[in-house]
Amino acid sequence: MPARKTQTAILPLPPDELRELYRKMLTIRIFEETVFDVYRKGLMPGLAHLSDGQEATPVGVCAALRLDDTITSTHRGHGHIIAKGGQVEPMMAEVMGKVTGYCRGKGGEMHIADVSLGILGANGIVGGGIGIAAGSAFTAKREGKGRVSVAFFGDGAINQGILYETANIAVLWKLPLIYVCENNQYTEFTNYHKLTSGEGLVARAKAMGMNALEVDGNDVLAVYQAAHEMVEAARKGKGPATLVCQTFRYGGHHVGEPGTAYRSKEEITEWKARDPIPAFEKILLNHKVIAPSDIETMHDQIHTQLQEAVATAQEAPFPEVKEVGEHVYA
Ligand SMILES: Cc1ncc(C[n+]2csc(CCOP(=O)(O)OP(=O)(O)O)c2C)c(N)n1
Ligand SMILES: [Mg+2]
Repeated sequence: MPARKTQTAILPLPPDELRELYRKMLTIRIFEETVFDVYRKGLMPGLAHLSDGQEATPVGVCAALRLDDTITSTHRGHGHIIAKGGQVEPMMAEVMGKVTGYCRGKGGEMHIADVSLGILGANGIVGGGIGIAAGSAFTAKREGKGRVSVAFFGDGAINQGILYETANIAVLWKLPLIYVCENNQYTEFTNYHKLTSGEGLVARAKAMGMNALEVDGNDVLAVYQAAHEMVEAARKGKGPATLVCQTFRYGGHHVGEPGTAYRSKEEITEWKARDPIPAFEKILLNHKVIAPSDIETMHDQIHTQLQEAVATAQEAPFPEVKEVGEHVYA
């Protein structure tokens, strides 16, 4: 089935909101590049899972959400957090293990959360966010205020039991839950086709009785339009839906490996030619929503913001050993 693409004759959002989508995509890209730099300079503990190349999916989905809607994320969560309104300064401090981070430097890059923004947490367990999202959808349904819950997950979670266990009850109870699969073609080092039987997640979701669609996950407007339809239906009590976004990560599974041993040069080049940021830039320029000088200014501003975020985090202390047992909930 061909992935749905956007029709660009009429743009689906007002200019200021389109510029905001662009700014967020660019922020994610520059955030990820900065984290890679921070890693190479030895300024952070451990590894990081970057999402450069995948920016259009979280930004398109979150553009359909309200502040009081909730999301759950994955180990590759920086893009989801920025798209839902997360601030890069406490994010960078968390990556660097500093006390000024979102989780006082004790969560690390894989466990960033900000409940006030509806970000219920990145998650190191593949598929782990799905159960939390289902619980949040259940709460939203009981509250009756039209809130929805989004579960972001990768292609590696397609065969996790929790996906089907929650999907079954979500359909039966018409929970306002949107399953968003970011298919970046690889589960660590294994291609999607080697791991997934049958016709894939759209067919499986439909078989369970829910609306499901595949889109070009590098086309931010196509993602937004599909997500918007699903979210609005869920707000009206029509139940869950599944959105599969086809995309690609540029780097390795984590910053410690280059991602080239198990992916061909041709495959990487082909996907880079479909980079979501210049593609959206072209649409905005053609429609005169943005000027080339605006783009340059935005680049400079975001670069400066990120450099300052790193410098400030470097100055901040690590959490004290005596608080190691504090803020632990389970
Ligand atoms: C339950 C569980 N099994 C295995 C792992 C190890 N693991 C970490 S990331 C990952 C691959 C996930 O692939 P995918 O869901 O496609 O996300 P992507 O890394 O492509 O964003 C695996 C197997 C884990 N964290 N949790
Ligand atoms: Mg994957």
